[in-house]
Amino acid sequence: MIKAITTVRFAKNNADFEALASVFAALGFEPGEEWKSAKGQGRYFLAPLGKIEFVLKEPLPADLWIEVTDLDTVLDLLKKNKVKIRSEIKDTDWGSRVLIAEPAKGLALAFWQRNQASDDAIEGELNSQGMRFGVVVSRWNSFITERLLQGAIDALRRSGCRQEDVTVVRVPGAFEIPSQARTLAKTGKYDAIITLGCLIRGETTHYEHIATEVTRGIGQSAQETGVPHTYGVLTCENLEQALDRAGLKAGNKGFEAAISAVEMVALKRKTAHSKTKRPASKSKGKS
Ligand code: DLZ
Repeated sequence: MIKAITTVRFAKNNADFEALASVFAALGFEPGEEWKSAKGQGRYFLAPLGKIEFVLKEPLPADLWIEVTDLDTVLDLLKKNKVKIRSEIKDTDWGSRVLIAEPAKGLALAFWQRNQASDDAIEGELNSQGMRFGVVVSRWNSFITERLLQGAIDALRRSGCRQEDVTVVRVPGAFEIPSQARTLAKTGKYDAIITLGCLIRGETTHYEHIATEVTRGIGQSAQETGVPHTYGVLTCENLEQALDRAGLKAGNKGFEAAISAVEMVALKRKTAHSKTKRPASKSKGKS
């Protein structure tokens, strides 16, 4: 029955409106549609999860609360975008850390992070600042693979990676991906390798053999070099299926491969040299 909850905030003028939109875009909110009429204008942003909370008595320092997974990075991003910080990161008495920002006059946003994931699992953060990636993309079915590449670049850029930290290498077809992935991995210059390609059964002789070889080769390169490799090679029955996975109905597998690479690098950094079972918590607060 219920479809969505939208929280609307009025910007007092054009400058505030643009400032708010650019901060939300920089923080990685997915942009939604925009409307314009004689009476005004609206631009909306999507979050992975929406909640509405009613509070009794407790005075709140902000009326929009945004839960994040990496508060320190959010603070960096806000400062980089010259957003006024009303209150720096502080511990709360409810097991979290919170900061208050004011991107437009009179609009206070609270960003907060729980001190510890509820299941205690170790996870890699989706922050690619300072990471270097090699992207191997095949030219065969370039109509599809270039879309995968766009998705991958978008994921890297949105998660904080600099353009100069991404090297894109094009190879003729999917069959050539593993050897080039291994060449890049062996240079030691990259934290992870992202592989992108597209095999279509109806158009590919020995489809099964090529698909198996490509998958095996990429996995083997990852294991033998110790550099995380992610798999964005589509194996589809037909062009329609491929299009769906390259940005239409079924998302963009290039984006997914890139974001998985970011997660794997972060996870490797956390776990590779840790002697203790649990990662050191950044949190200073009670949990
Ligand atoms: C030859 C071939 C065929 C028939 N189909 C595809 C395909 O659907 N996707 C793809 O990435 N590459 C294809 N190739 C090319 C091979 O992967 C390889 O590049 C050539 O056989 C040269 O080694």
